[in-house]
Order: sequence, then C-alpha cells, then structure tokens
Amino acid sequence: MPQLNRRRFLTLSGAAAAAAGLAGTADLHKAFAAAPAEGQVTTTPTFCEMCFWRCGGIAHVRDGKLWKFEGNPLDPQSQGRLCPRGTAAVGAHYDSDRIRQPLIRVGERGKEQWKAASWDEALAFVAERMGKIKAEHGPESMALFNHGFGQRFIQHMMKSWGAINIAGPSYAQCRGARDVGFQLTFGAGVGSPEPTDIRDTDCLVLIGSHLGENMHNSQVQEFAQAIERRVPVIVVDPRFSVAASKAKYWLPVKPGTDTALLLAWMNLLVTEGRYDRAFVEQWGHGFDKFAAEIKGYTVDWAAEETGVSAALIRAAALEFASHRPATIIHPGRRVNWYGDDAQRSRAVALLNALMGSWGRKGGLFIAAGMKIAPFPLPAYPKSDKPHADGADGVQYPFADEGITTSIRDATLSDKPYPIKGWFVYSTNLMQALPDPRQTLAAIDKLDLLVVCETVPSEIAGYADVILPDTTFLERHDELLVGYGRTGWTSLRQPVVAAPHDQKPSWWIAQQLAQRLGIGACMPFKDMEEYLSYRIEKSGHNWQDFKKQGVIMGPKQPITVETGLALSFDTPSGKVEFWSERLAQAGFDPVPKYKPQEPAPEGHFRLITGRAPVHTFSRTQTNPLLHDLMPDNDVWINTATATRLGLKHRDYVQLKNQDGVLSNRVRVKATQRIREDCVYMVYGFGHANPALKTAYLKGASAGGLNTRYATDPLMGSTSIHSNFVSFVKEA
Ligand SMILES: Nc1nc2c(c(=O)[nH]1)N[C@H]1C(S)=C(S)[C@@H](COP(=O)(O)OP(=O)(O)OC[C@H]3O[C@@H](n4cnc5c(=O)[nH]c(N)nc54)[C@H](O)[C@@H]3O)O[C@H]1N2
Ligand SMILES: Nc1nc2c(c(=O)[nH]1)N[C@H]1C(S)=C(S)[C@@H](COP(=O)(O)OP(=O)(O)OC[C@H]3O[C@@H](n4cnc5c(=O)[nH]c(N)nc54)[C@H](O)[C@@H]3O)O[C@H]1N2
Ligand code: SF4
Ligand SMILES: [Mo]
Repeated sequence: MPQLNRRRFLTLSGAAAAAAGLAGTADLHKAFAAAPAEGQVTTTPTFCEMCFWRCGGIAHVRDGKLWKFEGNPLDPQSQGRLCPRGTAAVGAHYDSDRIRQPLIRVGERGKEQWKAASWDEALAFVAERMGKIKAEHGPESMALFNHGFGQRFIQHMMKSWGAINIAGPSYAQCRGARDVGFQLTFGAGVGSPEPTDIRDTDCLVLIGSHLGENMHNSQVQEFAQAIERRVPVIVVDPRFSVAASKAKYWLPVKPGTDTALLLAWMNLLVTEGRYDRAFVEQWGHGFDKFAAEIKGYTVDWAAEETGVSAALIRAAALEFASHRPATIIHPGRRVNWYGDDAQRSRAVALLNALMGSWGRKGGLFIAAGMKIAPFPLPAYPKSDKPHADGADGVQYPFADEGITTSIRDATLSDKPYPIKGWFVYSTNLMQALPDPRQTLAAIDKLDLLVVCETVPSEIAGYADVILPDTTFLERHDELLVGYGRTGWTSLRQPVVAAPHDQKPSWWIAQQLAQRLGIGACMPFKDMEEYLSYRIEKSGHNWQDFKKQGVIMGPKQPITVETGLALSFDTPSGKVEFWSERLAQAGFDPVPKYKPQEPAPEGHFRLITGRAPVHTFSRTQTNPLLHDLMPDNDVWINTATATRLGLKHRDYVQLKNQDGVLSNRVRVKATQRIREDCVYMVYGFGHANPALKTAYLKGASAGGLNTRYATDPLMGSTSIHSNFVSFVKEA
C-alpha cells in the first residue's frame, strides 16, 4: 500500500491516540492538510460510515488511488474534522481481508467451506431459496437484520417483497430504552444525533456516556470546547473515564445503582425547591404524585446504595441545579445496561424536566429538519400476520421498533410462526446480540442465511451465501436528511471503484428484486437518476450538490429563546412526571429503584464501552486502526489485581458465571476503576480465522454476555449483567 504512506499516518495517529482522542482529531486534521499533494489529485465529498454519526468528508484520490479522507468544512457533523476512525476509512478500502466475490457455502454450515460464485449464480440462489420460504410459510418467515446507512434499499426490497420482521441492534441493544424513556416523559425521543446543546451549556452531567472514548465527532468537539470554557462537568461512572478526567465531580457509582442516585437527586431538588418551578407549573403533569412517590429516596440512603459519599452526591446536585435551565443531563446512547433501562432513562428525562432544560438554550434543543422530495415508489404489501419481532407492542407494550432478540426467540420457538430465513445486512450478530449460543441455535434452524458484508465477520462464517458489499467510499447510498440545529442533507457518492467483484448494496437490492419478481419497487436506472430526481424536485442544483456534498436547511426555532413554542405529544399534552400510560399498562408510573443482584463470590461485574480508535467489531481488521490498537485489555483495580496475584500486562482468560471462557487478554491494573467491576472495550476477540488481521486478538465482551435481562417495557437486552473471574495462564 505505498499510496497510503503508512509510516506518516502511524506516527501522527499514534500521537493522536495517546491524547485519548480529544486533541487527536484536530492534530490529525492539521497534519493531513499540511501534507504535500504530489500527482494528479481529485477531491469528492461524501459522508462517513465508519460509525453512525455520518460526518461529511472529502475524499482525495491521487493518480487514481484513494489517498486520504478528511472533514468537509460545510458539514455540520464533522465541522471540517474527522475522528481517527473516519480518517482511517482509507484502510477499509485497502483492507486485504475483504471479501472479494460472492461465496456459496459447500460444506457444513459454519465450517467455512465456500465456492466462489458469479453474482448471477449467488443472486439466483438467494431468490430461489427466498421463493421457497415464501411459498411454504409466507414472506413474514424471512427476517431482515440490518444496521448502517447502506441498509436502505435492502430494507425497501425486503418490505416490497412482504417481509415484516425487520430489526437492528441499534434499538434493543443500544438506544431503544432511552428513546422510550424520553417518549413516555416528553412525548418525543432523543434520536440521533442527540440534540444536546453542549455548545451553549453551563453544566454537563454525563451518566455513563463516555464522550472522548465514545467519539461521536461534533458532540466531542463541543465537549472539548466546553472543557476549554471551564464548564463544570459531572461524571457518573464506575470507571475514571476520559470524560471523568476532565470533570469537576466524578461520582464512582457502584454499577447498576444509577437509578438510586437519580431518584435521590430529584428528591433533594424537589424538597429544597431547587428546580424550575415555572416550567413544572406550566408543563408538568402529575407532579405532586411524583414528588410524594420519590419522598423516601434520601441522599443518605443513596450514598449507601451507590457507594458515593452523601457530600459528593449533594455537591454535584447543587452544582448542576444552579445552572438550570442551561444544564444537560445527557440522555446517553447505549443505555441497555441492566434490563430496567427504559425506567432509568425516564428518570434521566425527569431530571432534565426538573431543570427545565427541554427546548432551552444550553439544554436539549428541539432538532430541526428539512424537506426533501421523495422518489415515487410503490407502496408495500400489507400482511395479516402479527410481527414476530415485538414491534406491534403485544409482547413489549412500548416497543416502537423491531427487536432483534425477539426475532431470534421466534426463530427458536416457531412462535408466533416459524422464521425460516435471515437476511443479515451490515450487522455482526455474533458479537452484537447477547448470548451468542442462542444465536447459533437459531441459525441452526434456518433454511437460508444470507449475509451481506465487507469482511469475513463471525456472522458471515455461518452464511449459506455471502454477498460482498462495497465500502462506503465505493458507492452511492440514499440521501442523508439529517436533524440538528438546522436540518441538512448529505450525499454519499463513489470516490473510487471497488477493488474486486464487490457490488453496492442498492445494486444488490435492485438485482434481487428483479429475480424475486418485484423489479418495479426500484423503478430507476441507477442512483444518479434516483438521487438527482429527489434533489432537483426539492429545488436544489444536483451538480452543485455533487461538488459540495451538503445542503443546509432553513433556520427554524429550536429553543424557547429562539422563539420555539413548546408542545408535548403525550396523553396529557404535558411532561408526564406521573405516566398515565405506564400506570394503565401495569408498570410503575414513577421510576422505582430495584437493586441488582450482587456478584457471586470471587466474581466481578463485567462492564463495557468504546475505544476512540475502533467502532464495535467492524474496524479491528482495518490495517490503520489495527496498528493503533490491535487488541483490548481488561481493566482491573490495582488492589484487586494485587490480591489475586495478577500483574499489569499479564495474560488471563475471563470465565463468566455460565462457565464461558474468553480468549486470552492482557490485564490493565489501574486505579481508574472500582474494585467490584472490570472493564473491556467491546468488539475484539474475533473468532473467524478468515479475518486474518483481527483473529483471536483480545477478548470478546459480546461472547461473555450470556446472561441478560430483558426490559419489560420495550424488549431491550442488558449487557452489564455478567460476572467474571480470572483464569491465569500457566
Ligand atoms: N470510538 C467509538 N465511538 C462510538 C462508538 C464506537 O464503536 N466507537 N459507538 C457509538 C455508539 S452506536 C454508541 S451506542 C455509543 C455508546 O457510547 P455511550 O452511550 O457513551 O456509552 P456506553 O457504552 O453506554 O457506556 C460506557 C460507559 O459507561 C460506564 N458504565 C458501565 N456501567 C455503568 C453503570 O452502571 N453506571 C454508570 N453510570 N456508568 C457505567 C463505562 O465505564 C463506560 O465509561 O458510542 C458511539 N460512539
Ligand atoms: N457486548 C456488547 N454488545 C453490544 C454492544 C456493547 O457495547 N457490548 N454495543 C451495542 C451497540 S450500542 C450497537 S449500536 C451494536 C452494534 O452492532 P453492529 O451493527 O452489529 O456492529 P458491528 O460490530 O460494527 O457490525 C457491523 C458489521 O457490518 C460490517 N460492515 C461495515 N461496513 C459495512 C458496509 O458498508 N456494508 C456491509 N454490508 N457491511 C458492513 C462490518 O464488517 C461488521 O461485521 O452492538 C450492540 N451490542
Ligand atoms: S464520528 Fe468518526 S467514524 Fe463516526 S462518522 Fe464521524 S468521522 Fe466517521
Ligand atoms: Mo449503539
């Protein structure tokens, strides 16, 4: 890869990574901007898919070879800078582990024996098997698991064919409980990107949200600016995160006790009258019943429960309450920790309501969008069967999106009807879903498993057919019509050709649609036709858009201060301190605290999170990011390590309460974590040998996640419910 100039990249990004990601983006950006451009260079704007922040970038191609990817200054998500993963998108294009052509399984499922196939052969195979499932069971028996922006036309094709069981891990394994908690309280979820006005805030409270390790670009940039402005930051985390190192107050809570803290904070502020009375009087529903319900949750009690001193709990509350309404209690993003997460998220929402921060400058603004005309597409067929994915609120009354784990349950139980096929697009279910043993058992029952992937992930290893997708730098996708301080629209367009016989997902969808007899669902020649129609029909210039990559929407009021009139789409039309809907469905109308089970003797709770230079399990094989961080380690409190005779950088295996053993992983003995838990970055320990770069490097947090609780309100599954002990290497 001479065109990559790896040596320079590595020196720069090594330093950036050492700065824990915060200063890193800027340094990287500057260094790249200063690099001399030799040879013929063309630049093309497109938006990033290395994670789901979808930053606008500009790709540089030198002498026909992809050279670098940097921020597009016109784009609100990047503001001209990319994070280390975005910069390393170049590595995804050049990755030698990529799947190069369609593959059809020849040996036993999971044994990784394949024959190379032409696209015609592979698509005909899929269409024939799908047709058989439809004939025998109906199209509802073919489920779709999907994640990422490239899913748009795959999902459209599947819905046009009659599929109704569709889910991604971004709901039940990520932000679902948060959006339900906020929906029940304010009548609106938070969505992505989160409308946190960190730029104008006077105080930021982070509960778990580890900004700076969790690298959502523009949010982290605003966070860095807030730190420069000396905005007080309060971090609640059992681990001394990067964010905690920038905080005025760090509350090292015992894992799983956040609801106790939140209830005690609210009781304190209500009792002492330190809340936004005007907001609560005008907009609150059931406030008196709420206040009576939380009366018993005192600060002293919370100190016992959380392990944080009463003085610290109180000082933090007085601090953030004094800045109201320009105070943000960050809603978080991956909130699926303990299986009671919708209620904990509701407590976070209620605390924001007490601060009067909803729709306020420096609080949570109401994101603006923009209108882009649709391309006329035929309507989807209607099914008279219920959803097997929990999405129609029968099993989980407040679920408003498909639930991955419910589709898996239905596959295992044949209830409410058999699920015979899975189409998996851009999600590595073996790492992302809890209890991989159940995922395997479900796969065993399938007549068809199609996996559309870029690299040989674990899930691809079990496929009957693998369809190799392009990376985002090699394809068009649907328009991104985003929400934020103003709406915006972003373009994804090909920058370089796919290196082998990979095809873009929209093309795969269109070709498969034709073979399934539903070709009319994608009535356009190519994406230029589709996208330019939408753009021009909306009154914008297609050629300009291709050059700039971004169109900004009109200014709209997003806070009370800029002229926004508040309204709440709840049954009472108000902010529901007491939830009528929860009461009617038989749930607690005000969140209650329920303690978590203690760790078994000799065990530690396993908690997890992100590293700034990797995304989930998707980037470990990227040569540039692999060089920065080839594996993860397990954080253990120094005192615990000493007691157990473990030395810093020793290798251990983790054994969970169900006897599942991890791959070997190095000990990071540190005082930056409580003694009752251990921490690992999620996404490592890849088990597919075809993923040569990442195979068996580090340990898989997902693999140890065999015990999980399911949120009774909306079906999300917990990730921090597992306990581990250590097995020393002989
Ligand atoms: N670099 C990078 N950035 C990413 C991603 C990525 O893969 N890589 N993924 C993106 C996505 S999709 C998501 S959902 C977000 C996730 O990022 P966030 O929403 O910020 O975080 P979580 O993963 O929920 O939380 C991890 C933090 O919670 C702490 N924690 C663990 N248990 C507890 C507890 O009981 N109480 C409290 N208060 N804290 C606890 C951990 O120590 C850790 O610091 O990150 C996004 N940003
Ligand atoms: N134990 C544990 N489990 C978790 C989490 C955790 O912290 N710990 N986090 C949860 C969260 S917050 C989330 S959002 C989910 C994420 O879950 P997933 O979305 O499953 O995340 P990835 O591991 O990135 O898997 C994405 C797969 O898509 C492939 N891919 C990447 N780009 C493309 C592309 O352009 N086209 C195609 N076709 N494929 C592509 C990658 O190679 C990768 O195998 O995981 C959840 N599960
Ligand atoms: S935050 Fe980083 S990885 Fe995510 S879209 Fe932006 S540049 Fe890409
Ligand atoms: Mo997520």
